[in-house]
Amino acid sequence: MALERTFAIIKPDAVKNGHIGEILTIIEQSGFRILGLKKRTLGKAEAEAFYAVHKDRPFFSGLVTFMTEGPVVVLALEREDAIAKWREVMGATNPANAAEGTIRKRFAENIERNSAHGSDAPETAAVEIPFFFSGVELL
Ligand code: FUP
Repeated sequence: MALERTFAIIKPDAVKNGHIGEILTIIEQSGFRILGLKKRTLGKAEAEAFYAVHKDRPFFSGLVTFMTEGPVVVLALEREDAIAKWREVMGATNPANAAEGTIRKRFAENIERNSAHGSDAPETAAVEIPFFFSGVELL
């Protein structure tokens, strides 16, 4: 299977609760290469643009408020089957449904404050990675 890239976010709840280090360790121990990594606070327009696909959903404004409440860590990750593997390591969107040992089961508070993001398809990763990283940053 070919190497694949995915985009990940350590969300404001996990950063605030001091879980950056643990989550980066999980990422590395799960066989991902960290190609790009930045800690930053998203602006409202950035969060709205990033989650534009959800703009008509009832949770959109709460999601944008949450994602801008404090710093996040954005990551470009690489490994074989990276997109599916990262979603497996994160666990289900709602931590109540997430498998034991997954990031969301371990760290997430609820479906909105759910600790991590991961691209859901190659087409999504192809948009999300360049949203935060330029080509030269991932060499
Ligand atoms: P995921 O791909 O697992 O991040 O899940 P979705 O793309 O379905 O949702 C994106 C984000 O919207 C979730 F991470 C959290 C938020 N969300 C809610 O706040 N409430 C919901 O009912 C569904 C999603």
